[in-house]
Amino acid sequence: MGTRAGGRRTGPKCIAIVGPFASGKTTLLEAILARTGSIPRQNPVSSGNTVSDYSPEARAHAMSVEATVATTEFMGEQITFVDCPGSIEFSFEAEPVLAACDLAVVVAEADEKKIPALQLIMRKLDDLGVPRILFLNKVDKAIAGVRDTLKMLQPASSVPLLLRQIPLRKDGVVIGSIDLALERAYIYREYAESEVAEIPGDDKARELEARFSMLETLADHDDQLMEQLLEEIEPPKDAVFDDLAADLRDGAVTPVLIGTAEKGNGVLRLLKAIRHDAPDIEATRKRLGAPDGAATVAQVMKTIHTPHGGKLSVSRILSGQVVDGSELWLPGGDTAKVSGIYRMLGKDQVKLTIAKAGDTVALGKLDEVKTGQTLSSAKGGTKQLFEFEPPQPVFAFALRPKERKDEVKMSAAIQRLAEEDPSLSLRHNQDSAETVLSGHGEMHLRVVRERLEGKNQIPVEGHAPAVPYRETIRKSAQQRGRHKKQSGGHGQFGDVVIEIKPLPRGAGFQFTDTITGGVVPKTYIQSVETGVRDYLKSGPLGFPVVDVAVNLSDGSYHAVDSSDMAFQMAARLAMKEGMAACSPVLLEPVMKVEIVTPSDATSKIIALIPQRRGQILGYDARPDWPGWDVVEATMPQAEIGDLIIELRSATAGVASYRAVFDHMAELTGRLADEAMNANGKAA
Ligand SMILES: Nc1nc2c(ncn2[C@@H]2O[C@H](COP(=O)(O)OP(=O)(O)OP(=O)(O)O)[C@@H](O)[C@H]2O)c(=O)[nH]1
Ligand SMILES: [Mg+2]
Repeated sequence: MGTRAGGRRTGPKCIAIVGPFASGKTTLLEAILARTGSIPRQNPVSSGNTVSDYSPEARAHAMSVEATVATTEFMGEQITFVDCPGSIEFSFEAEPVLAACDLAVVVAEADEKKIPALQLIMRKLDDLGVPRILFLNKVDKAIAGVRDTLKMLQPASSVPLLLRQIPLRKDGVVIGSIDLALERAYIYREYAESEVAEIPGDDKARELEARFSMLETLADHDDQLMEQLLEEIEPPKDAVFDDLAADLRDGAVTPVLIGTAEKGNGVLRLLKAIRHDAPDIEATRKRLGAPDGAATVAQVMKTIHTPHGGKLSVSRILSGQVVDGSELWLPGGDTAKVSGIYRMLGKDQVKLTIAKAGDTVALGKLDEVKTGQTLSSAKGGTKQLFEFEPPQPVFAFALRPKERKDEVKMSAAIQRLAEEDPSLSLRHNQDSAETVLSGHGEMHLRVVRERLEGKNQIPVEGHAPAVPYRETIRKSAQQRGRHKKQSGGHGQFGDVVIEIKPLPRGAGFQFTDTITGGVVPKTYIQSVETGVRDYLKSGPLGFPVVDVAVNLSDGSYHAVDSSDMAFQMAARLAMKEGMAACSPVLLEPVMKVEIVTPSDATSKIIALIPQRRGQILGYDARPDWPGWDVVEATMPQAEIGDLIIELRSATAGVASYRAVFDHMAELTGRLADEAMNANGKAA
């Protein structure tokens, strides 16, 4: 024992603070910064005055909506914390941060409803191989015993949660903690360092039992400790510390510390655990497969456009160093010049001249650089260390500026926002002439809109994007169309007979002719097809027509007066009259949706599918996701627009879905009338 850990890792650290929504991450960061002296006092999140949630959008919604970076010093060493939002709608912010941090502090609480959210985070950490400490927050209001709480939370974690501290209670109220490795009691003091105390006699038995179970878990990875436990030999304290550190760094266990962030309790012990046990930049380099040499390698965690300072790329320096003014290579082979290096504390920045391996700093004015990219001083750049793939969007709205003059300004602002937030996507829908913004939920897009209106001062209007309805016919008809005009010199003459027939769903459009004897010359047959196609752009119900066959069966022409235009006109006339007799009907797109949900909400989700005119195809356990199900259904696209809002509210924010186009289906009755009305062409 004692040979595994190899002692404390020094050097600047980068710690991500993650966890389910409203678990107290921002409060914890505030407590940490107050304890380390970076801020004079700990402000409650309700004050709207915390280092993290400084943006008007975060304050308005009383939740974090982006990752915030704060560098502080603890016992002479530099630690950068990145407070990540807990809401799944902003979870993309955490991913590039987690990729390049040394350790994640997962802030959780004794709340059963938040277990799936915790599980999502733990899985992300597993995927990225990030070691973690769990900070069990809000012990001030915990009713259940901490060991029961851990049993409850364990299914969210693939590695054992290892209880390192137990609460010290007096008359049922938590007044401090007992550290099982140090075998010491700490009496909490509000916003101040706890007072070290002897373990009260009454608590000794509890302490020994909890300590034994901690040692048992550690012994799973340490044979010598196992022997000592079997022989009832007290293992040396240092060996226990080494095991804790090694198991944490290997990802073999997740140590659990407890506290009350709101009162600054348990914060110092957490800082000490980070100082002693967090892996260093060398380990993080190894995890990322980053080259270790003299060349600079930096991983971009976040992009910010500041009101005055321009663009900032918050980056972890993985190796080498960055000097202000130096050139860095991007993955594509371009270079960018660093203009300004800053140490961050929320919205405040301090200018530096150099950043070294391990540091987390903002690099100024790297115009072409994007979040998630790996930058390097090596000529031609280095390999990209981390692939960031934003999840499929689940919510969209169409957007336009209230004033036309803002159009260019709005698209430039959206470009900047999309650069800060790679999960935002923007497309122009030609069909409906709409600019459609898509993202990860209603709140996500609401915040984007608030940023457009607030930070960018562009008043905008948003509405649900148009559903791409189509129309088709149910019956066949034959129709003659004659276009004849005699006005002065040249006349106009075109005469056609067409047969219109419905085609099976998905067949599209077919044009044929059965002209014999040249009654309509070849070039004019082409004109007829053009005229028909042009008509089909907007049928009798006002929508593009699909699944129709048109055959040109007869007609006549005039040697002088016939023309391309005249035959196009004749064809359009024939279509207009003929289609009306074909019993036109609206078609709506129906999607195949795959909903993922915690199993305990599956029945609720299944119940809401028919309410949205959906059909359940089946449901099953989600492969490799214990405690989750996948529900498959078909559902009209018109019903999916706000589906995510209902899914999230049924599952404490964690359910999601993917949808792909499946087929077009007839739509009649009230809903069809509404669609036509909305299209401005009521039948
Ligand atoms: N009782 C109690 N409440 C706490 C504690 N820490 C935080 N809170 C409260 O929990 C709520 C959420 O706190 P935040 O710090 O904003 O939580 P968060 O995890 O940053 O939230 P998001 O970033 O939006 O996911 C606030 O009302 C806090 O006052 C604690 O230790 N005890
Ligand atoms: Mg927060």
